[in-house]
Amino acid sequence: MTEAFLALGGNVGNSRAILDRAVQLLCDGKDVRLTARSSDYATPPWGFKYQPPFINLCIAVETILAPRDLLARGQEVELKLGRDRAHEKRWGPRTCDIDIIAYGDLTLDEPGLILPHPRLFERAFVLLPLAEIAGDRVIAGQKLNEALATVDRAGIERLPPLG
Ligand code: A4P
Ligand code: MG
Repeated sequence: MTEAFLALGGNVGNSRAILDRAVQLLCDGKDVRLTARSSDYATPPWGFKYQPPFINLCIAVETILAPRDLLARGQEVELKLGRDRAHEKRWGPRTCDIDIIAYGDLTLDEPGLILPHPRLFERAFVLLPLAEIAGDRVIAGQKLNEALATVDRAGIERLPPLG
């Protein structure tokens, strides 16, 4: 079993419901077991500004899947929830995006899979939910709570649980 962290985000459709479903589909309790889940956050769009705000959250899992298989599982779930990569622009609107942030302490830089996620430390929309569930964890030599102090969290709102 390896501990992995995943970041989920979306801004098309009922994002809170879609991401909740994504967590259920990802974590079957067998190959992938959910061990922690952050709150949902409403976050201003990063990268490409002219689009609706996103909902973001992070999860911690224990998994027997190899990194590529975990990536494939995430992409299957994205597809099932209506993601349409062919018609997307980079950093543009999407129903459900699933990134692997870290897979144990593995460092990997291959076509199609880079670990830890290369833009982690630029993104308050990932660091904030991730620090909520694993603030003392060190990724790529940086403690998440300390990394969080270096990014701009303006406009990010932690949402209460859905009724
Ligand atoms: N890939 C490589 N490494 C990884 C990894 N560790 N995890 C490859 C997941 N995928 C990885 O993915 C492009 C390719 O990255 C995949 O085929 C996979 O093989 P993508 O999801 O189409 O990514 P992208 O949109 O081109 O780029 P990137 O940097 O992953 O951006 P995001 O995060 O997907 O961008 N603003 C807010 N507030 N919240 C958001 O969630 N999301 C985006 C989308 C833009 N702005 C946002 C948000
Ligand atoms: Mg992505």
